[in-house]
Amino acid sequence: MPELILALDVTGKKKALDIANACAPHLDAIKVGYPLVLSAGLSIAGDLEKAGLPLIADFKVADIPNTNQLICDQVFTAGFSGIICHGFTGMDAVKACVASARAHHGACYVVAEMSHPGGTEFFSSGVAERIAGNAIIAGADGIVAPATRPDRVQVLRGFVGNKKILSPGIGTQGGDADAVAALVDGIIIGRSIYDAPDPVAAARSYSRVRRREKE
Ligand code: NUP
Repeated sequence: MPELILALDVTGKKKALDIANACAPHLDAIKVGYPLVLSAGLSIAGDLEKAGLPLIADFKVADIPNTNQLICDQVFTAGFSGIICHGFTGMDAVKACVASARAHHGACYVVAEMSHPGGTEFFSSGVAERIAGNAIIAGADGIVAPATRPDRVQVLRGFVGNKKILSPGIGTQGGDADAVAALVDGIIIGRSIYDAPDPVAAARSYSRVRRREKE
């Protein structure tokens, strides 16, 4: 049963909190990235506590192991329970993120292949498969794989077994929730919810997909 993860890429604390709190009953987690943290500060994690949902920091951490660990420690200390990092930096760099996640009882997800059109430029040709495999060897909790390419999600599933696949690209980017719901553990949706005339109704509209059992 895939979880619905709201990508809260709005700028400004009030707007973020209004949307998060209103949509919370229809969500399983909230993903926060640079747009919100750079506009509202890292303390937004504490501000979002009222929504009562796990918070995933999408910072696509991509540095040397020591810096990765320092970044992740800050993220988890701020109140996030998950971090998204890049995997092309190598096994040691991913392991540093995983170590920080473990130390804080949090989760670490590794981007295997990106959802936008340019996402195939460097991530394909076996690279995504290697990143996914490495992520699992490094002890990560799962990968991020593109809902815009369900066939690729299916291939990458073969490399991660029963670890989690979180999948962005639904709605505005052209991906179809129904096409990946049975393949993934979490669907990540941003603009189709927070830019909708009625974000609550938009979030609620995915409850059918949320309930669907993983095949
Ligand atoms: O490959 C990726 N594609 C992607 O869209 C990896 C991501 N982390 N994302 C993020 O998912 C992106 O940064 C945004 O926060 C969210 C998708 O948002 P939207 O296209 O549904 O608005």
